Amino acid sequence: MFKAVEKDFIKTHNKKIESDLKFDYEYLEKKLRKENIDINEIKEKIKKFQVAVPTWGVGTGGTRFARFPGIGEPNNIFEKIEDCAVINDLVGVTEKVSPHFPWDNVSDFKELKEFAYSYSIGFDVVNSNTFQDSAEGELSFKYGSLTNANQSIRDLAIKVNLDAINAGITLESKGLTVWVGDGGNFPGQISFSNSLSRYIDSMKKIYTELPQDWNIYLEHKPYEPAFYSTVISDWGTSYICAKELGERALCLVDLGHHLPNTNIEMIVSRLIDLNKLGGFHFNDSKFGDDDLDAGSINPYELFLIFNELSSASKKGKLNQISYMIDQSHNVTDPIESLILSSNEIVNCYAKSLLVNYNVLEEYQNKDDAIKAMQLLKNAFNTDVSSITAMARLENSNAINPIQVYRSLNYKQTKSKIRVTNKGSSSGIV
Ligand code: PSV
Ligand code: MN
Repeated sequence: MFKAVEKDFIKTHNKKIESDLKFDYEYLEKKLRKENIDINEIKEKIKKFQVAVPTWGVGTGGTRFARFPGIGEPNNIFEKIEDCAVINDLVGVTEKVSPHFPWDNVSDFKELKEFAYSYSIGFDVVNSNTFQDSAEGELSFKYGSLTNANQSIRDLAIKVNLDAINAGITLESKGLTVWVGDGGNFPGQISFSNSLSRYIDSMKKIYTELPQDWNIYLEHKPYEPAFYSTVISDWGTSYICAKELGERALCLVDLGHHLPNTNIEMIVSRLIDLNKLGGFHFNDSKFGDDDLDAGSINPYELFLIFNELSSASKKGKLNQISYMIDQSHNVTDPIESLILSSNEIVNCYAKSLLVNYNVLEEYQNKDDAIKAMQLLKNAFNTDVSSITAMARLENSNAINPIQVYRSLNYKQTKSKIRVTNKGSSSGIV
């Protein structure tokens, strides 16, 4: 087994701040005990939490206008895995990566799996890309993929998905996420009705080929790249399609794929009750599908989502959820962004575990809006960083991952080996 970051290097850094952490942890332990909360129980749950990192997230992203490459950035899936391993060695909650095909295509997937395993990295849900064309071939997804009016183009899009499943089987993944950019830019361009029925028809062909122990995740999005209408525009459409496909078809909620002010936590609750919540793509946004770092703009929303998840889990209503990050890092070192994002996600999960749901229900039944709101606010305002840091320390990860990462000079070292693509071509990833 290789170590992207030497354990001793992490240990030496941890040693310097371990006693400060213990002080903070014990203080919080006493505080929470007064509220009958067992801090160790929360810490044990945190130690088991996992969120997958997107392979495309470790490369520098771009906008429609330009892309500004960072130094020492990865050029292929193997170098991406190395970066993901650095993140996981420091934070410990990102043991798996979520690959995108054909972006991450290689000639030998067994070799890729072994390479990743040598860094203790596994593969989470695989993603299929039918929102751009491959270099070869005449057929184009310009006017749609799984919903295209042309049967041969639909067949090609189905094949891209089946290829992704086959790659995923070798990589020991257990699921496929399907997002299509299909839609129309102008009224009249596509038939809402025909394109949706073609989507269901194509998805049925993919669903039939899904291994028995796999799930398929349907991701909706209201606009972009199509700006007038998209085929799978909202959670309602996604739910209808998932229901039509069968038990192993579930809905995936990307936090940026909602119109402004949408109550995402309520959507999460609805999907749980309908037994169709499958997974998340975590990110944050100010305006649209901004793909900013999770918790960087609206951490309270992220907390309220975990509040729904933890409440449902207490009631035994929550199935296995695939937690994934889906972000584009245009101005930061993607490794640093992913370290912080994973921590924001874990922090919000920890905060939600502070909520006493029996008490909340009492307030709800007594129509006491102030007390109910205060209960949630108190949990959100509690500094749980000592719990998540202690979980990292006990799992042999870094108490302060950003500090350890910076002292590694990782990207500077990589820049001497990796070739930086100087081009400024655009492309949102
Ligand atoms: C589309 O905006 C999306 O959220 C889908 O999950 C894609 O797979 C991913 O972004 C690609 O960057
Ligand atoms: Mn997404």
